[in-house]
Amino acid sequence: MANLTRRAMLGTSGGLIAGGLLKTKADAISFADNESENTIQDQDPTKVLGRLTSEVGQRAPEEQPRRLVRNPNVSHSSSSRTPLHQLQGIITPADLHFERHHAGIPTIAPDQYELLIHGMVDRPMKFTLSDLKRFPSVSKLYFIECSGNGGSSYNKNASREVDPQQMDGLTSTSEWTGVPLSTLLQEVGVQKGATWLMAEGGDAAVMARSIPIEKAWDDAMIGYGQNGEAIRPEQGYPARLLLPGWEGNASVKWIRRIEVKDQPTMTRDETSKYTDPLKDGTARQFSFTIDAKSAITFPAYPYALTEPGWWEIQGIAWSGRGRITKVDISTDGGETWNESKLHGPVLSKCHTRFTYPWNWDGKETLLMSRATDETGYVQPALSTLMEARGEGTSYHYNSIRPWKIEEDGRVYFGQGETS
Ligand SMILES: Nc1nc2c(c(=O)[nH]1)N[C@H]1C(S)=C(S)[C@@H](COP(=O)(O)O)O[C@H]1N2
Ligand SMILES: [Mo]
Repeated sequence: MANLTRRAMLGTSGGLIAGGLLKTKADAISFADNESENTIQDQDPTKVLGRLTSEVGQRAPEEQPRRLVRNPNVSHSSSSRTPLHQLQGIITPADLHFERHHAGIPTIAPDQYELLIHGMVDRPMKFTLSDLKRFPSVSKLYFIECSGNGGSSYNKNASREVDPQQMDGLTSTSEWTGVPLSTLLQEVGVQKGATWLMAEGGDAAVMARSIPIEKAWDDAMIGYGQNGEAIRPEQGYPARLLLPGWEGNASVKWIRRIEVKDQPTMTRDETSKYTDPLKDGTARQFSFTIDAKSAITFPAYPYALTEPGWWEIQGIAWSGRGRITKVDISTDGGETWNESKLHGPVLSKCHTRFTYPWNWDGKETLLMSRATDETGYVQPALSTLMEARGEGTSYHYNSIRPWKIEEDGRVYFGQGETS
């Protein structure tokens, strides 16, 4: 990489660096760049030229948030979790969006891609990616949450050493761009008596789910864009179904077929899985809607508060039913509750950021957050949820999550401390 003398730098008024000067060897100060091993931290950044422009940006070397991968290299049925505690605002950077794949990430050539819509329709049709992009588009911010998210909170004796990423990292928010599914259904002409759709993916799992057709007339979309660029392969490239506010599983990725029907299909993915056993031996099936939930992402394990005084409690809240209307905070283990500040935009079926200023007195305590959505639904205590569902359920865990602050400032998951 080019070197530049200090004298040359200082002597070059008007900011013009001639090509000849760049070749000077003596007294070298390197440009700040990726490859050089100079100790750029020791240098005054106003006295050395900055790194050059590049075609693709990069994170600061000191800021390298990572997804937490389960079963790396072991199983194609795997997941990775968003580092919720390292993010700001509400948008998840696309490369940190959580992943859940039942059989790995397929490679699909965009020019080979087709979406077939058939069944109880007047005109069965295949749509290529460019066909999809010709329809009037919409861009909306929505969260996706896996219905298995939060499993480690559904346990009275949960581990104390679990962080927000491990606990709740199977949810992320992106701005999704695509075509409303209703537009495509109008195009094919849905026949009278049609009540369900069967949506099928083109991955090795051929994942398939039955969807009530009302969701298509409401807000379902076929997404091909994510945070301003093409949807990532991990998120369903080149196109996926998006069912805002519904359990992530039903948002079929790599979507290749939609069959219009007058009954649910009872696919493997909705019978062997994604049906919630209840304590009386029955089960909830087609439990699509994500209930209101909130999670404090700071302070949380493994953080340690360094001293008593003012700290900003931060977190996110979301509901599959609509907008979050408030998030109450308790800093005394649920004795008293106060409203936090919601940071706009507060969008329907989207993560909402909340903050609450807290003056820690240095004593042991429990922090909790409790979300309410626009339908009046209030996030339940664990005991309430267990009462309703029993202990053997495996999906839709949205109980209040307490964080225990110890006298030395250390923070642990505080489930065991609550009644
Ligand atoms: N075709 C297909 N679609 C799929 C899956 C899959 O394995 N195959 N996983 C589902 C599950 S369980 C979830 S939670 C979401 C995850 O979406 P994401 O990986 O974009 O976060 O995709 C759903 N859609
Ligand atoms: Mo999922």
